Amino acid sequence: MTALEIHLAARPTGKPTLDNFALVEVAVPEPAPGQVLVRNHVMSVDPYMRGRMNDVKSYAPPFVLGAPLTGAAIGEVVKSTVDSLRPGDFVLHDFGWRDYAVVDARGAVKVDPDAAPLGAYLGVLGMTGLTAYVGLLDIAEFREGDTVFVSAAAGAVGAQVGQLAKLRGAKRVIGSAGSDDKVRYLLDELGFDAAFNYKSAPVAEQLAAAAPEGIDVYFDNVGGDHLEAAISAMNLNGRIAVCGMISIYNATEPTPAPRNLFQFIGKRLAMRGFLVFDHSARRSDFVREVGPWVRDGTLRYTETVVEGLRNAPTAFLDLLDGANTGKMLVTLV
Ligand code: NAP
Ligand code: FER
Repeated sequence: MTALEIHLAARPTGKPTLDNFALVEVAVPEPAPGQVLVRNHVMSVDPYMRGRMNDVKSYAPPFVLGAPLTGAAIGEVVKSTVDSLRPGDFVLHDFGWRDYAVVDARGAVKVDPDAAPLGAYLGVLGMTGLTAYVGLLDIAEFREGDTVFVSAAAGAVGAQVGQLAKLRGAKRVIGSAGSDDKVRYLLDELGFDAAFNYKSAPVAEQLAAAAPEGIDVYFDNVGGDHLEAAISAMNLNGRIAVCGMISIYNATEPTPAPRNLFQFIGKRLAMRGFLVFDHSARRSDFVREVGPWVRDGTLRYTETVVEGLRNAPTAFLDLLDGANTGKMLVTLV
């Protein structure tokens, strides 16, 4: 029996292309003692994967040239060498980008396919959901009555940040996104108080108009102009959670700093970066609070689903280009 994998064929310079990936046919692997064989059903493509395509040291080692990429996926156990996981169980693990994965039982987390759709464990109740929760509540120290600005607001993390802020009693929630359709989605479907298309006019102008009384929290997914505009719009004691800087992930030269950092002094601002992987202790609080809102539809979520492993590279490139609304997923079965 053979299976397909997506390998890193070449490291990109600047914007990645399909030539950076290769579709490779392999024999279905056998699980060693302590491992299970998983048939993947759905996998995640995430912006952080762009960083791992580079040969640079980071919190995680770079993807290996000529080897399959990795990333979160959910699949069905089809062969097991351990008692704790049996064929028919569904597990979350980090060996996406392939039809069949051999996974150490210790690296596989059982999920209940009847409690939520599989994709939810990768998005709204998974990594991106926890990122929104921790970033807003713990890193930005959101408080009731705050005005919150979030960028990439129609994406997986951003859409959840905005809604969580509203549900937790924000005074005003403002989002930016890259199309008029996404802006309408934020206003009409997700209940944002204001939203703008960052491609239609300078961010600083549009943010100032959307936040006449300033902002208290900026949840940064984008960096660049967005960050500079947010600093200028910040109120006294404002907080910035640095979650991502997608506007510079394809940069080949050092990018300019915000030119208004001086404002940190007089406004007593704080800015803090974080990695969701350091915050698994908050997962149970997150699921307890957000799970019921997801289940009863109070917190809405959208997924952009691409079918077929062979289309995973396109899904990833499209994610970087903003083709997704909500969480970008690839289904394999
Ligand atoms: P996402 O927002 O669902 O998708 C990425 C979005 O970024 C695209 O849909 C696109 O939307 C936007 N974008 C692309 N290029 C842009 C640019 N030059 N300027 C402004 N927006 C741009 O992805 P996600 O998974 O939810 O991740 C969102 C951010 O969180 C990313 O920066 C990611 O790296 C970060 N993140 C961090 C952690 C952590 O632990 N710190 C964990 C997860 C995610 P538009 O159409 O609006 O341009
Ligand atoms: C991300 C962007 C960057 C992310 C992690 C990083 C988990 C880490 C960067 C680094 O270690 O240099 O979206 O998500």
